[in-house]
Amino acid sequence: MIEKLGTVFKQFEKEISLLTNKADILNLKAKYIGKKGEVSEVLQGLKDLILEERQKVGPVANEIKDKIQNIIQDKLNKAEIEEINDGLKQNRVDVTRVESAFVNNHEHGGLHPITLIQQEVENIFLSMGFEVLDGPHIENEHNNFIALNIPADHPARDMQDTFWFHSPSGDVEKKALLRTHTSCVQIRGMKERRPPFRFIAPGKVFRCERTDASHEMVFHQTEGMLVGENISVTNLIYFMKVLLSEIFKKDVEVRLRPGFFPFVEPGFELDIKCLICGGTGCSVCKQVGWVELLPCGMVHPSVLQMSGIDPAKYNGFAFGLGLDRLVMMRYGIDDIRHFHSGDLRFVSQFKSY
Ligand code: FA5
Repeated sequence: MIEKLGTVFKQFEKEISLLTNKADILNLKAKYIGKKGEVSEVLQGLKDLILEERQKVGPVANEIKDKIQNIIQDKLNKAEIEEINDGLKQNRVDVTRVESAFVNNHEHGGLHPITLIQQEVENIFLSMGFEVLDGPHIENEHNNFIALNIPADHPARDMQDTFWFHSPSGDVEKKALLRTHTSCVQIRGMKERRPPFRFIAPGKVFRCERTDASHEMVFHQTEGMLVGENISVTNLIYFMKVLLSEIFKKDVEVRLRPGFFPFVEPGFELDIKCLICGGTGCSVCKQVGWVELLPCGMVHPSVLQMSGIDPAKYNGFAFGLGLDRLVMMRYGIDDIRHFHSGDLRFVSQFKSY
């Protein structure tokens, strides 16, 4: 039996020396030390031998099994390194040649559709002389509410269910929250500028909302503000029309209706005829055929006053565009929750570099 084991091992050495491929090596492993392998069968047969023979054959069979095991592992490691080297050779990129950087077929990342539309909106307003401002996501109560004519007991706060931070101080400049709208950047912008000025402020906002097809807890707005002398509702409508015709590149039906926001007077809601259902009613427009997209109005004199601007001399307009819904209307997306789903099948449709 010991002789037989020696012959088996020699045969194994011959066969393994010819193999380089991982699958072949694994097949050979099964042939010799797999469950029904030649060496394994000797080991299983030990129980039928008399004690003396078992004591002789057993250690030899185990030693051969270990040797085979080690040789196979060694060979597998080498095959793996070969495989990696082959792959590197095939996908070799000559970084000294610019075009080489674009020839591989790896997946590329892209910008999120909301980022893309935000950039478009920024470019439209930049071309009309607006600045683009940024503001922090963590705001204080003063900028988010009080300076916008929404004191602590005002019912308008109920419309923006707020995530508050715990702050021991009662100081409204220190009481922190996740901003519920981008209107707080109006206050920051007004404090640092003297009229005339015009700016937009895009970004994320946060509300403790129950989500549905058109509501998210984290969504995006673009605030806009223009302050100067003798500004009228006509000016406001002009800028809103330019924005929508640039974004949709076609005539879209809109309607302006009165809307209440404590920081504008008069205030309006600009709705767009639902482009998902064409106005017949769906879950996005809540069966009414219109989607609230762009609330706006003439800046309330008290808001100007609170920010140190003389309302007797200056006036202006402001608007708060909902970016997520704008993207939904533009691309016919029927559920806002796709945006944060992380589903690559969804976002890859909008790839742009
Ligand atoms: C505001 O946030 C006001 N600050 C807008 C404003 C600015 C009015 C300047 C007047 C002057 P509202 O809560 O309606 O308003 O939100 C504005 C837009 O954000 C909505 O028209 C809608 O397009 C979008 N929006 C509101 N809530 C959600 C939500 N939960 N999910 C997705 N989009 C939302």
